[in-house]
Amino acid sequence: MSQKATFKPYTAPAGGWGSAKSLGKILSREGVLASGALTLARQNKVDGFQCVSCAWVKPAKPLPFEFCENGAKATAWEITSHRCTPDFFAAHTVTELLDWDDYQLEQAGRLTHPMRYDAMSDKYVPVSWGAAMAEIGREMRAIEDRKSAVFYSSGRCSNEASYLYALFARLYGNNNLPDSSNMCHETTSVALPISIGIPVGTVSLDDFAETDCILFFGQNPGSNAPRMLHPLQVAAERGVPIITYNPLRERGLERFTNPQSVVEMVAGKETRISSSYHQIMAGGDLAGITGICKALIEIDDAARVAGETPFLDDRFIAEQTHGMDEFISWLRTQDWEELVRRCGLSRAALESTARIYARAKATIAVYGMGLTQHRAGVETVQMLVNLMLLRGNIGRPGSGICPVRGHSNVQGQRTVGITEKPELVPMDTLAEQFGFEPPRDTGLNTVEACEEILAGKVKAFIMLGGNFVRAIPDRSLMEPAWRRIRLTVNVATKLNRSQIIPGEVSFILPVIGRIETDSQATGEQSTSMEDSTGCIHGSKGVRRPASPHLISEVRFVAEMAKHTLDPNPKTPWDEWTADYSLIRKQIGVTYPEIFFDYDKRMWEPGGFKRPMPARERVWKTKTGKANFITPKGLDEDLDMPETGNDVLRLITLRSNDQFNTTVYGYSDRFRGINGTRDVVLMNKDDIERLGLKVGATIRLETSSKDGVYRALGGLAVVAYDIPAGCIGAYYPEANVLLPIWHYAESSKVPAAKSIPVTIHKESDEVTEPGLIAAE
Ligand SMILES: Nc1nc2c(c(=O)[nH]1)N[C@H]1C(S)=C(S)[C@@H](COP(=O)(O)OP(=O)(O)OC[C@H]3O[C@@H](n4cnc5c(=O)[nH]c(N)nc54)[C@H](O)[C@@H]3O)O[C@H]1N2
Ligand SMILES: Nc1nc2c(c(=O)[nH]1)N[C@H]1C(S)=C(S)[C@@H](COP(=O)(O)OP(=O)(O)OC[C@H]3O[C@@H](n4cnc5c(=O)[nH]c(N)nc54)[C@H](O)[C@@H]3O)O[C@H]1N2
Ligand SMILES: [Mo]
Repeated sequence: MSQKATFKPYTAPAGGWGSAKSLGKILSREGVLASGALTLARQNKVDGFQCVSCAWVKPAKPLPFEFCENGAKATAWEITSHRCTPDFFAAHTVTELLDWDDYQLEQAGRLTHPMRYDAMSDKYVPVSWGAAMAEIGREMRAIEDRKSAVFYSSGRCSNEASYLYALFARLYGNNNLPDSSNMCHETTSVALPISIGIPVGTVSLDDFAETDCILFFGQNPGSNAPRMLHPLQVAAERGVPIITYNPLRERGLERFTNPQSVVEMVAGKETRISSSYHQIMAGGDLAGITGICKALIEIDDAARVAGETPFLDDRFIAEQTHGMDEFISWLRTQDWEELVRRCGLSRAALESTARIYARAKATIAVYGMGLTQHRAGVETVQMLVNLMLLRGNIGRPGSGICPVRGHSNVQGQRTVGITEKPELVPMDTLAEQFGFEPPRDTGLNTVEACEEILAGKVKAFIMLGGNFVRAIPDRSLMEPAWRRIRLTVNVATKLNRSQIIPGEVSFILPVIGRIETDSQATGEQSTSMEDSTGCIHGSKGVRRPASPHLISEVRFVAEMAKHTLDPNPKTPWDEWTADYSLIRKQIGVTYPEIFFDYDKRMWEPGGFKRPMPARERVWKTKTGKANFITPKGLDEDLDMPETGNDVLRLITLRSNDQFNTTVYGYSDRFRGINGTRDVVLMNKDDIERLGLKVGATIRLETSSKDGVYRALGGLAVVAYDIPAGCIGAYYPEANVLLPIWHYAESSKVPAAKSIPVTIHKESDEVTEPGLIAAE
């Protein structure tokens, strides 16, 4: 898609009129201007549906319009009037569609009919649901090694569908249940249980009202969790320091105007969000947070010498934690020069954060992909917990650790059993509940599934949502390998790249979305999901489904199970499909401590909260205490050469106009980049040093020694406020540069925020003059 590419640094706050304008545009483009506005009024309400965009908290007392610009875009995207019908597929071969970009593919509209790939004509052709499910069942039963089928899910589908899907995989015979969180917050799910005994954050919405300091690492609320700007605004107005660490100056973290407040909009009132902003090097957080811890210890030492009140919470540390002595000795041996070099910030900057933190009574630490998608992601998250533990900031009102989750139900899916790790699931309970012997060996996560696909060992790949092929690393290797899979099943709402790389037998199976009504034999059904703070909410669709041929995700799983598995009186798939409350009953049997009285409690305003032992200072860790974790070292990235400044760190970015691989448009408003996604954001000094020109095109090549050539060309240079040595380009286009082995150790989350790359000039001609920003 080519529009005029422009770069004009954005001067307005996040939210505000820009946000209101953008919303009007998107509703009219999707052809739902009037009805869309009505639908939005039911978003995140007790009697309505849970937003399909991010996982941020849905408050008990919602605003009159509890949605944001990007939540509204996600809604408009789902309720669009555009349709991708059998006529569309008849008009285009799959090979032809390979040239379409992500935006064009999804703009075709909602999928309306089940389709099967026909290799002869190279087209998808209509198939009946009955024939599709029967063939899938036959293919699944024909697979000899039950470990060679994979069941992926993207974190959008409900607890009810997810629970059945995980149960189906285990009845089938494996734990191959990778999901989108394997590319996302799996780092959190590995790091936090070791540190504090739970896999999720400890913070509630109420804590934001009580905190007096917020540390913000590598998360971009302005685009990715905009409703979060409301509690941040309230905190900032109370004078709470918000200290941000991010290589880019993200507008949502700088200034905000509440688009829902008439007074603020008319008066042009804006709130500064961050009180200080530190442009840390990509991957520099392990060193940076270590520096803050070290500075805190030094301030504490000085206070003790002077006979003043110490800054460490001695009592908490002595009674509640383990590993402090080792951690402190390690901190004392760390060299300031080295820490400063690795994070790219001054010692004074780290000390100033430590001083503010030392005086705050209650602190919240927020983080996102800027910490989790790095080689040392797990150690970095644990270092942030160390910092919190030093002053007893877990399990106290107004404090805690706050990972901001991605997909709207990614956390809930994990809670109800979608995981490759058998130790996280009560297998004995499942065995008794459903009368079978569940597989006890570890299944494949996302990276391992990719490795097995590359090795030609995967025979069937089922996708319950998502766009796997586009979201994963190493596209140039994965796409050809993907075609060799015997069976690929895309359960989806829109056309995407994964569907047009067919396996030998391939289906596109369209389902109803969460905003739509779900009618089954006993009447309209509701579903439920868990937000970022561990609250579980009911959700009820409000729109007529996009096509009469759609089925629900629950029904899809049930049909696949009936056609694949031997009958079992303990798994009444049809009864479950007819009445989802029966599924919730089963969830309550498997996880009684979380899901008792599920059917009733999910309608409580604000949802019901799952138990969070760490919040009560009950530590479900091996030591029975909260653990200080001393890292092996500070090498944040094994794949990054220590010397040679030709290798730059590539951060793959989300624009303000996309939801993961779904590209809504070409306006990254807050970053001022419009009309194109084919850009690379670079520091001025790097542009000069490498002899490049703004607006001219370059090619990125991955720096690696594995003999694979990975390159992305045709990117225009933008001079951007980003630390020297770091560059930015958009995800998913840049995924071709990300090697499959470049992942966070122990969580295997692809290290998408620091890919070692070199830059190569393709032309000296300035083809995109609009990218030269006026000084
Ligand atoms: N509208 C919209 N909403 C979304 C999504 C979307 O695509 N669009 N995606 C959803 C999903 S699945 C997820 S996981 C979340 C993602 O939401 P975020 O966690 O915000 O993810 P990103 O935008 O990828 O990156 C976050 C920030 O990390 C910064 N960063 C990069 N490298 C580093 C680093 O080394 N250190 C530090 N401190 N910061 C760094 C980047 O500049 C960026 O501001 O949002 C969810 N919500
Ligand atoms: N380089 C790089 N790579 C990344 C990231 C990064 O920051 N950088 N981020 C990673 C992260 S955090 C994530 S979560 C993954 C995302 O990976 P995925 O979750 O796999 O990808 P999405 O783009 O969210 O999936 C979009 C598709 O989901 C389908 N869909 C939408 N709604 C529904 C529904 O209700 N039901 C069903 N069945 N299908 C639906 C639509 O067909 C749509 O095309 O990507 C990861 N990849
Ligand atoms: Mo994510």
